[in-house]
This record gives sequence, structure tokens and C-alpha cells, in this order.
Amino acid sequence: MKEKILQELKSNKGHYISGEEISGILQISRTAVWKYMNQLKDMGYVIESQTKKGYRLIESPDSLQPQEIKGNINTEVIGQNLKFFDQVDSTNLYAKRIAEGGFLDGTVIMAEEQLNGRGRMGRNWVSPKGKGIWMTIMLKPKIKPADASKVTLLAACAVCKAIEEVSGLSPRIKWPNDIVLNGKKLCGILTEMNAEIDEINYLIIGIGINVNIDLEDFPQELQSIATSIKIEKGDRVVRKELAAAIINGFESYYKGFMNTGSIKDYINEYKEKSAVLGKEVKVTSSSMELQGTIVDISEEGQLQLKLHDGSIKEIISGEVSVRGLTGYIS
Ligand code: BT5
Repeated sequence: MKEKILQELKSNKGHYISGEEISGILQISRTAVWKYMNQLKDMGYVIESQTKKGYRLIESPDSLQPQEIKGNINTEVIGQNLKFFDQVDSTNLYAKRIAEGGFLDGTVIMAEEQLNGRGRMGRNWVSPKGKGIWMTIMLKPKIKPADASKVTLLAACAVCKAIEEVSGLSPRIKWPNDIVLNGKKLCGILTEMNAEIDEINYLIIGIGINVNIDLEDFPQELQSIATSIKIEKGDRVVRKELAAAIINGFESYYKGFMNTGSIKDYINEYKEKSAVLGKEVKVTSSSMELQGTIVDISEEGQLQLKLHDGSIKEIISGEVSVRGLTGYIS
């Protein structure tokens, strides 16, 4: 009912609508209307009420609630089902819990706060309340498990583009899963999947973006390596607009990939946004450590690393750190 009242207020935005009118449209008492208005105010909606005129919506909160995001998305699949939590352990963990029971392709999980936000390899992801976008996109792609990393690449492109659109900043993608700005981490992507040998049962793309985080919100050990849109821009951005832009953008890349089975149409855009192309890097994985220069990124999204002996090695997985002024920064 609260959502329906909100819809009435939004469709009359800037104008008053009387309690009587709402009670007539929704077939509830005027006291009930008044109670729901108070609940909406508690949620952060600024609603003016005047005895003779009724109610008027002045401002909506910057919340990631479905009713705030739905109006800004124009997708067919991604985000058609939006699940929202004020607080959750981790949107990826939640997605995995529900995935087994079946889900609508493109379901998006959003949370205002994560108590156990996760990075890769069991690392922790700091996710303070109301200051970031902590979301997971749940997919059932008909692709081979080996191609799952291409979806991470497309998600990174979509996030980067959406940040540019909404904030005017130009972040870069640090292969494979980070988005960085001025050498600091702005966003991390955690792709997880459940698969058979040659088919994916489900793929979940967890995206964490530091949006309106202040430097002091980060724990001490992250303050020199993490940043946020607010820190870089000097101003807040509206999270729900950014979240909607990511959902819209991602759908278009994802559809393209699903239709053609290839990401080659997007690889030039990816290269333009790359933080590692042309850079001297160190690539580390559990089994090796290599140094060289990234000379290209293949149509499959793999790094071409030119070693010091001139040979080229294709990098499929691992961590990349870029040579900075004071050694290699990750
Ligand atoms: C990542 O891991 O970068 C993937 C992060 C994915 C987070 C999203 S939020 C929504 C969804 N639900 C989840 O539970 N997770 C996903 P990795 O490359 O392993 O980086 C983790 C490392 O980044 C940590 O060890 C810290 O050093 C650093 N870190 C932690 N929180 C950070 C933050 N908010 N901003 C920047 N760096 C952070």
C-alpha cells in the first residue's frame, strides 16, 4: 500500500493531492493514508502536508529501494526483479542462497549495508551503510564456464560508463575486476558461478562501488588505496541514478554478448578504459609471478604480456599490479 501511495504522490509531484482523493483511489481510510504518509516520511521522503490541500512530495531519499530505481530503468531482463535489503551479510551470499531454489534471470539484489561484504579469495569488502552501491546481478547465461570472465569484463565496462555519465569522472578498469581512479580503488567486482563441465547453472556478478564514502569512513589500512566518487569529485552523486545507469548499460552489453556469442564489439571500448594497457606490470597468481608490459588485450579479453625476453604470454587469470613511481601498486 505504501508503494501505491508513493506512486500517487510521484504522479502528482510538485502538486498537492488530498487525503480524501487518495483514500478514494486506494479504498482505504484517511487515517490509514495519514499513517502511511508518516511511514514514508520515516523512510526519508520529504512530504509537505497542508490541512486544506493535502499532501505534496517535495523530495525522495537517495535510497536504493526498488520503487526508487524502477522508474529509471528501461531494461527487459536485468533488474525486472529487484530485491532490496537495508542490511544483509553479503548480496553475493544472499544470491547464492536463493539461486538453488530458482530465480528470474536478471534478478538484482541491492543492499544499503553489508555486514560481511566479500572480495575475491575470501577477502573482505568494506560496505558502509547508505554510502555505496552494493549489488549483485543474477544471470543464467547460455555460455561455457570458460567464458564467464567475459561477463565480468562487460560489467566493468558498464560500471565505468555509468560512473562517467553520472559523475563526469573518468575511471579506468584494472584487469580483471577493479575500477580505479588516480591509482586508487573505486569499485570491485566479484563474479561467482555454479557450473557443470560445459554449462553454467548460474552466474552472479557482485558489484561494490564506493559512491558517497568519505575518507574517514574507510578503515585506516584502506585510506591510501581506496577512494570514492565523492572524494574524487568533491560532491555527492545520487546513488539510485548511478545504480539505474549500471543496470541499463549492463543489459545492453550483455544482450550483445548473448546475441553474438562474442565480446569483440566491446573490446575497443574496454581497451580505451584499461588502466593496464601499455603499462609495465607484475602479474601474480598462486603458481607464478611474471613481469613485463601489457601490449594488447585479445578479443577474448585476455592480456597479452610482453616479457623481458620479447616473448608474449597470454594471461587468463591472476592479479595485476601496475608499476608506479614507488614500485608496483595494486
Ligand atoms: C573485489 O575483491 O574487489 C570484489 C569486491 C566485490 C564487492 C561486491 S559488493 C556487492 C557484492 N557482495 C559482496 O559480498 N561482494 C560483492 P578483491 O579484488 O579481492 O579486493 C578486496 C580487497 O580490496 C580487500 O582485501 C581490501 O584490500 C580492499 N577493499 C576492501 N573494501 C574496499 C572498498 N570498499 N573499497 C576499496 N577497496 C576495498
